[in-house]
Amino acid sequence: FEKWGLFKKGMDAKGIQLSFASHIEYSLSKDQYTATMRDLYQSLALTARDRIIERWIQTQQMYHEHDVKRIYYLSAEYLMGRVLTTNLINLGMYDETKKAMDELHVELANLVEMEPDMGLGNGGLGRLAACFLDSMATLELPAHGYGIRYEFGIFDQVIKNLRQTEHPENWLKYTNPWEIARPEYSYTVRYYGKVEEDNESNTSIRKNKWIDTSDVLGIAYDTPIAGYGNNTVNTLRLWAARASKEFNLEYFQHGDYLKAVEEKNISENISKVLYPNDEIFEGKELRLKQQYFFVSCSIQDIIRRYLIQHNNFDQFPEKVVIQMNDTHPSLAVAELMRILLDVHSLGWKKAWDITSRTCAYTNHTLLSEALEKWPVNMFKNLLPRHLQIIYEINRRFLREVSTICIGDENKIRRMSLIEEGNEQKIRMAHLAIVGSHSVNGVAELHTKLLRETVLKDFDEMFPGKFTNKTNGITPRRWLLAANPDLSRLISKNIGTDWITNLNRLRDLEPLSEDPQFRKKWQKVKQINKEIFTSLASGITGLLLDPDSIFDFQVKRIHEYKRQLLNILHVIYCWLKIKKGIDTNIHPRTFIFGGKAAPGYFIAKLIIRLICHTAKVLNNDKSTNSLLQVLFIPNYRVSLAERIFPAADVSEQISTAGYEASGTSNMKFALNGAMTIGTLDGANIEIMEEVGKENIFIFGLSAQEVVDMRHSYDPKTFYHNDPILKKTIDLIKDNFFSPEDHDLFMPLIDNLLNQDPYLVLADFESYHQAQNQVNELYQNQDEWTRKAILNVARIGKFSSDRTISEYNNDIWKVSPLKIIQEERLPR
Ligand code: DL6
Repeated sequence: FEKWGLFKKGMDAKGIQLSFASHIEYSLSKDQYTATMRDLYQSLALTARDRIIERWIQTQQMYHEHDVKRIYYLSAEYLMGRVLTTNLINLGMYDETKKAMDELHVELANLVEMEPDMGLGNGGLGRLAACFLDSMATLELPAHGYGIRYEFGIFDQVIKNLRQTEHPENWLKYTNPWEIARPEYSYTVRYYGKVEEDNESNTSIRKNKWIDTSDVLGIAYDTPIAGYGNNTVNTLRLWAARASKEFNLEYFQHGDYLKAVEEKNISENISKVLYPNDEIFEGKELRLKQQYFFVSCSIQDIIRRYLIQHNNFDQFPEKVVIQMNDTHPSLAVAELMRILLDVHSLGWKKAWDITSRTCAYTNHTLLSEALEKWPVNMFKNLLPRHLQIIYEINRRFLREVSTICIGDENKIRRMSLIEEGNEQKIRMAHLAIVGSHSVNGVAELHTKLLRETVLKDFDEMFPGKFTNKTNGITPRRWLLAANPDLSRLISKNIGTDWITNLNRLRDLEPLSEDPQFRKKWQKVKQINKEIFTSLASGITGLLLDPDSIFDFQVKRIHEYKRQLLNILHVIYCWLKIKKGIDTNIHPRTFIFGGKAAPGYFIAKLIIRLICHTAKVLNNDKSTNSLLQVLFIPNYRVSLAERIFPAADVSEQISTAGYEASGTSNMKFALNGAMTIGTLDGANIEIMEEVGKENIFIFGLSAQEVVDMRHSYDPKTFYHNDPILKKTIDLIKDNFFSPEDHDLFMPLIDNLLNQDPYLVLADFESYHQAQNQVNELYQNQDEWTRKAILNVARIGKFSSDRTISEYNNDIWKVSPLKIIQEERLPR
């Protein structure tokens, strides 16, 4: 302990080599003959981890000593991807590590490839949480992420016979070098049972006893989150479920061994798998168990930490802020109330004041099918005490509502936490709103629509509670790490301040006029396209033309995101080329990527349509030098890191009013792709930043979408454009699926009879915008000038800005600089 508090591990190549060799020998028990590439990766990860740990301990000690206010970010999803490269970069040891490995004749890039993606999320929401962790640490904010340590994160997508198949991804198959198990922080989580009234209690709601429960243990696994260019290391604490009893001894003693371990398996299933549904609520009991599991462990842990330095709850909201990432953790409101009432014997009023001043809620979607509403009966069975508490919250809340809008029964029904009907349900968003002091949307339009439509009643009742916090992305991962050549070019010309102050990219603006700079910019893009070409051919066998326009739509497959509009348009262009109508076409490669929820039939059918179309078009020798289509399988964070740098065009074409924000739109623009997009989500703010003339906007606005619905007949569009009609007829007449008759009929029926996402209404306008893309690309100087301006003006979309806004408006936490300090152990 002599030098406790000082960072002892060398950050130079020599020190790195020493640790690396030592881990191969002492941590993995391998030598130069037996060490595999995976062992080398593990040793390097442990080498980096040692250096992180020194700073981690220091950070946590200083947080304790300063009794700081802490941000607790509760999220059911964290889509972290790989972390080796970003950890090396954030610690400032990437270059020395590269040198160290080069000297040992080890290719660093190959080690990076050994790391499995930490895919504990579905899409935008989980990736946002990961970007936020990076920004909180970089901004030196005392923050803790809490979530679930799923054994199986998002499934691996394999395209087989032109369709999606799902395969479990066991990311923990080999030990995870980044995490540290903390069995000493384990909590009991209770389910089922019954509630016994405590008659001695005289609070307005009795302090009740929840008894005869089935219990599960939550064990903490900690992953360090290192900030960029500082010594801050925050914690992502993920909970794994363990049985509270290894065996049911009764069964065991009667010789039924399997039955004896059955209960153990049931308990441990809780953290087994991430539900792969993106924005579709599936009311499964196991999912509710998962939500309560991580919420309960987290709240118990937060209270334990608070009580180390406080002996009452008076200061709780001054020391703790709980940010709920969507409604998945909204049980936090009821759980915090339960513990304050039943365990710490606070009165209702005091407990409610503490809870609502501590909690804050972020909404991520307007889609009604995503809203979480749990059947009251399921709650009554699984969480009987929480149901009582929610009823009491509702009783008091509705009393307040009825004093404001006397006699407006409809309003009371609309605002209630309980939805009436055949089956009573608990509206989790209402619980989150009522139990929070802040509610936010994730882009200007999204927040406006929330306030004007689905949450209008609440906005009227709680003026000032609803604010906007436009999403952002971390520039460390999405430019510095993902696109090293572009980063170097930028830094060489304007310095490196942009890494932590993305608005500094504005300094690139004058360079957009410099032909020399534009040439260098084009060269970087070309190299990135070539890298992607070789990756894609390795994965799919298809050889792409890196001189063609690389046009990407990568995101979860969802009807509202309108991959269907894109593929219909591809076929439309192909027909035009074949008919000799369009002659001035620059070669283009349309690349799709994204997973469909396994039970989402239409989304999976859209993938099939893309793959079937690709097969026909790519084999058409008369057109395939001009047009190719690729569905790149298994879109995930590590693949995304190769895609954004290689993109010329970014497709952001959701029906206006449906995409809450989008974040891939920001990543593409940050890497110099031009956006073709609707007036939806953050596209609008991107347009405001980069300028209307530097983005291709098309289609109906959110208001026009609403207005059009009343009288919409998709068939008019079908009949009015003969090539569009031909496009749809080809699909209908099995041209792309000769061996599988009527395969795509569900898509066509839906399109011609309902077209709920107004694909046909926006088609013409989309085509016009695509023509402009085609034309502009042929003027490479002008294209590059605009691409540079996109990068120069994208600074607003750094997650550092988003997090600063959360902190200034909601969290109000003071940053703390972590310094090296020799100290004695406590
Ligand atoms: O806020 C992050 C991300 C947005 O960028 C997307 O536009 C939005 O669709 C997504 N929402 C969800 C909702 N999940 N649930 N519930 O993933 O959030």
